[in-house]
Amino acid sequence: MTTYLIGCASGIAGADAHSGEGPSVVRESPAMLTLEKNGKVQWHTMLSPFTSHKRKDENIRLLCLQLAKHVSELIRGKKSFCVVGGDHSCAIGTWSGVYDAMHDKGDLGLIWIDAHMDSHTPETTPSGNIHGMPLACLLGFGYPTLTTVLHDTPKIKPENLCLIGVRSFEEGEASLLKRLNVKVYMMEEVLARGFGTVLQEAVAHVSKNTVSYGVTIDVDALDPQDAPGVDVPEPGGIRLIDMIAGLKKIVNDKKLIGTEVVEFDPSRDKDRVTEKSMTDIIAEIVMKS
Ligand SMILES: [Mn+2]
Repeated sequence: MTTYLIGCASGIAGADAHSGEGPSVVRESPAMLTLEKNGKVQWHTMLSPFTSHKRKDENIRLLCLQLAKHVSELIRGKKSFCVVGGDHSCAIGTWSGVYDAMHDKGDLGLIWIDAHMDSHTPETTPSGNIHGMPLACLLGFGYPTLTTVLHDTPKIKPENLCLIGVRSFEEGEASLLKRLNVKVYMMEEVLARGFGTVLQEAVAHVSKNTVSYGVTIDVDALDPQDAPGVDVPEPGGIRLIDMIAGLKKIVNDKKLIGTEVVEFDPSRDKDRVTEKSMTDIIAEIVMKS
């Protein structure tokens, strides 16, 4: 089975736009070229950022609209997809696209693997960077330009969402998730119980009341030893070997509709360690039967 890859080569919502170069570095990586040659992956498209608007959220909306349409089209064609970012604002497009294709069948679940909560609104963000806001947008909070991509409605219900690996956050975003009663597995709990165990529990949680679920992976969830090439590294993260072992157990789940891997910044990589982590993760995702 072939997995269709969509590159979202934009870093304009990040602290550093260099994450926009991640997808093309991944695409040219020897491990990816092998997967492509073996027919395990096929690049569906590589999207570039828009710059025509003065407002950043308007430009990000245009890109997310495009991405959402591609994702929806692949799902309607019964194809499996993996979005390769770019900064994490692409998640607004990816999961809005899944919503578009699936909402008449039922609700969507989402597992958000990340060192951060990405749940700021324009009112709570200290940095103003939109890559810190995509999860709030999917829940229906934030810039109206970004909460209404393809459909003017929240894309994910709080009870169908899980975060895994959080170890750095601000009060404003934490209180939003708390108020919504979202399940958050802090990194402390992941270390104590093991990533695989927590992931299995998260799958059960997001599958309970949904027709399907997705997984979005910010590589900054990994420990900086395995992923130094990110804009906002946070020590004490998930080790690559544990991430791969955990994913191995869920990639053949029929309810897993698609995946996303984001925030690789090649300009900060050391000895291509992060590039290898990205391609190892993607290889595991696409190695399904
Ligand atoms: Mn993120």
